[in-house]
Amino acid sequence: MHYQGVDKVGQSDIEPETTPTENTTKYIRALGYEYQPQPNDKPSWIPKLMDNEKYNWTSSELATFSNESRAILENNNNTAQQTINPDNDSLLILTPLKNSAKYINTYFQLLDDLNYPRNKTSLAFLVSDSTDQTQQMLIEFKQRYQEQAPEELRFKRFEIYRQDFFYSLPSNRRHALSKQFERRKVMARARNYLWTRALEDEQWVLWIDGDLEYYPPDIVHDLMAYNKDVIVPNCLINIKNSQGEWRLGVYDYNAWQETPRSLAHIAKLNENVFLAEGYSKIKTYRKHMGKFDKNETIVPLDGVGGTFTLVKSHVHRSGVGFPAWLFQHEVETEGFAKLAKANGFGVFGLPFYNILHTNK
Ligand SMILES: Nc1nc2c(ncn2[C@@H]2O[C@H](COP(=O)(O)OP(=O)(O)OP(=O)(O)O)[C@@H](O)[C@H]2O)c(=O)[nH]1
Ligand SMILES: [Mg+2]
Repeated sequence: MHYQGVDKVGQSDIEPETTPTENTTKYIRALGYEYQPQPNDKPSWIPKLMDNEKYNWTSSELATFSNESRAILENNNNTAQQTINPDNDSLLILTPLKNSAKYINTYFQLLDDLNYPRNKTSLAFLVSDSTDQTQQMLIEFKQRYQEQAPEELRFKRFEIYRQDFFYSLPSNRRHALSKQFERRKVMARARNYLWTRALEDEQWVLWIDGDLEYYPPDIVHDLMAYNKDVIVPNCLINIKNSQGEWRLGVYDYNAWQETPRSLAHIAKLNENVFLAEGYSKIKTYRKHMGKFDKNETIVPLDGVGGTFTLVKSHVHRSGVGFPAWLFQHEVETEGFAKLAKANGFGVFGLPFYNILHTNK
């Protein structure tokens, strides 16, 4: 077995899940008005940037970033089916949040710029186990973007739910390999609690992580035009290389395609093996979305991440959620992709269409 961490994760290294007390998990609380907002219209606790460096994008750099994707999109218009008029549909944007206060301003700025019709867009958030101001800030943003906004700017719905899983992990340990299986299982549960609670009659579900730095305002139309069951853009990150220069690199290693070699490798694995991506210790032999030629405008995928994932609601309604158990060696979003494919749905990625994850 190549992945030495597997036995650890599957057996001895797992800390027992805390058993939640009955009265805190009996239901997901829809949050109400217990929080009193500040009188000024900006949150007074906009978090200070942490010590590590953050790249400050200028608007012209972001426009260039976005135009590069758009140029390829427009050159390849025939690839997108353009069979639907997305604005006739309705969209539910789902975002799980944990200790996300420092990202929430950017989250809402990006949402504000999104040009999908507001009255066809609903928002739902699930907050878990947060020790910062995430929940209070969300409530304040709800007041600003919904209750105090002019009617034509309001979203169709704006729901905030709270469900704790009593799982904590120091943020500097959250990418430790030995923690991925349990961390991703909790995230799977959070996503399932959210979509099963929030989905009403919308045709599309869009999963957006709370910590994105940028996505283009047209992205919802652009992705919907492909008319796929599940579709993801390519999520990048701006980081400093060893020479101290800022460089764009792949962030979302969860978007990948199986290869003959990866399938042969999987065939030899014990069924209890969890295959985490993006760890040099683990050889998976898959083709990550970042490795596709940018001229390949759309590629079938076998794994996706959740940073920005557009799903036709019928996929979820058919019972396809985020496995919090191993399904074909995966959990959470990659497990979702595998489960979707096993149920006959199509899962795709756009290697040329870039969005940005925060580098903080
Ligand atoms: N409700 C809820 N949301 C969570 C939980 N864990 C993570 N999230 C949120 O899920 C989304 C994805 O989690 P991230 O921690 O960003 O995962 P990641 O992108 O793989 O890793 P980093 O961004 O590098 O930490 C974010 O919006 C998080 O705030 C959880 O236990 N409950
Ligand atoms: Mg993230």
